[in-house]
Amino acid sequence: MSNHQFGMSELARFAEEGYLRLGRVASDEHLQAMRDRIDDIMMGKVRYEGMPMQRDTDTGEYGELPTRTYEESAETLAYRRIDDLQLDPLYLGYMQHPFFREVTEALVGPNVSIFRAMFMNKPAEHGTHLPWHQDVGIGWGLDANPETTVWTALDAATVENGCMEVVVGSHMHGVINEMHFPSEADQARYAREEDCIYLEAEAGEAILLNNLLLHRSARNPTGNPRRAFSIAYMDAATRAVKTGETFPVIFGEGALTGGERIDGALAEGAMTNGR
Ligand SMILES: O=C(O)CCC(=O)C(=O)O
Repeated sequence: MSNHQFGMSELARFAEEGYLRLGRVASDEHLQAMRDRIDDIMMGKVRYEGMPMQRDTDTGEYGELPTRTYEESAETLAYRRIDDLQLDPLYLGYMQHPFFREVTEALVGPNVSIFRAMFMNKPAEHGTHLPWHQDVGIGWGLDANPETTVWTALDAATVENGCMEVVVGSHMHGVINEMHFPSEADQARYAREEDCIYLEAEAGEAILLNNLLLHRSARNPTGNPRRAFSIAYMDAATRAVKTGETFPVIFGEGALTGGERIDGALAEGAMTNGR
């Protein structure tokens, strides 16, 4: 049995603040395996046909980011973002962890797909500034807005290395800009300094985010990477407006198979830290 709990008080707190610390879900061994695997993917030692990869910028300017494309061979740890990690059995196993089943069942329902399963990196002495944004809106091209993201720190995330900053309670405002980034005026209105907190996280810590929560992150001037894994779960009935297609199913009918079950036991401390 799992030592995690996700019940009424957690739901109430998440509804109020728009984020919730879930604690450690991956064991030390699993976490290390995920770090090694993503480095292997970046270094071209493990490849998945068509996996979209985006290089980081040198300048840190969001506007200078290159498009996400499948790269044949680019042996570098200087990637900012890698999508479709459900293609990797280790990451799929993490996404299908029984605890996330419990959380998504409570928030989404029995049949759950993903809009995205992405690696988000601030490479050592690099990283790109990510401006305030919500992860919803017409720009996402979906017939319903997803609201449930699980963001996991693969390395400790700190103010120094570009951890996320969030505006507590900002999900209550609904969609601020249908095209992702709020205007300067809306930032002044909705991202008031007194409501912003830094979401520092221990390595392995998972944090639940409402997709409507305003968040941003800075660069990483330190000598070590700040790696993270972000999963946007949604109702499996959600379709892409343009194509009518549904998305990879993680839980419920037609769920992907082949995920590596890590182990029965879960890491100590999940859902017990109440910070
Ligand atoms: O990891 C970060 O700095 C930002 C992640 C993010 O924007 C997301 O998971 O939606």
